[in-house]
Amino acid sequence: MSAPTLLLSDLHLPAAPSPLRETFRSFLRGPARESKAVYILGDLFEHWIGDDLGLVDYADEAQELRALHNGGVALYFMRGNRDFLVGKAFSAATGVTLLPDPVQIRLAGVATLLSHGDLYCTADVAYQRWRRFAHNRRVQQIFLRLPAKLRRRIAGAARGRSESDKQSKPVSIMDVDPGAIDAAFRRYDVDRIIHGHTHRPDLHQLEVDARIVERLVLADWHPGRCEYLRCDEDRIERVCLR
Ligand SMILES: [Mn+2]
Repeated sequence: MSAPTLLLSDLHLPAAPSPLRETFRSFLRGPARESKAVYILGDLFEHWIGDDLGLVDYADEAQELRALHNGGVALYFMRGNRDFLVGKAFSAATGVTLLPDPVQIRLAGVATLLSHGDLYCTADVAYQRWRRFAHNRRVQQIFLRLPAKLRRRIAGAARGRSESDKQSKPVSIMDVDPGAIDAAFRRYDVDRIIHGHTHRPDLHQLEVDARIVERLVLADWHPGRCEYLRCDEDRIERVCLR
């Protein structure tokens, strides 16, 4: 039996000391060490406004990731909507391979598409407009050259706005759009999609072109529940850390 592949997302680790950060580090020192590969599907960090600042705020996690990589575990990171500015310096410091969103892999014997998930929340038109702007390379280059203090201020203002927007949005548009999910199953010809972002951990079975396929939603972390997905050759299970 070969070592498992582990997946997790939406830890939303704060820059301040936190039990969540301790749990993540013990995950890296514990179960992750026994694995073949670890996929982090975005929003590992609550905010990331440049590798220069992030690698200072999250120096301990970066060090643990590096130790894991040096120990021979393959590490993959897909950017989320909170940490979409994770870049090459983070990758170089930790040994983590950055993945595009989405990406196809074979997992537990099944053709699988991995995504953070925000890409499929297409009913939220205002968010998708912001996403296109924020993912523009030029925009990112300009932002990352700003002084740290200004970057923190802009990020704080953007966060405040997104929180107040969330209050006024109907719950349904904060979830993935069924049409967008169907389209992804067809386009990538996969039998399973694994994503996070929505904070609605679940397993959905659906029919696409007379095929039964699966959409597995990863759990977000909070003090009462920290979990990861363990994928062996023939089975997938959710494992609780706390
Ligand atoms: Mn997210």
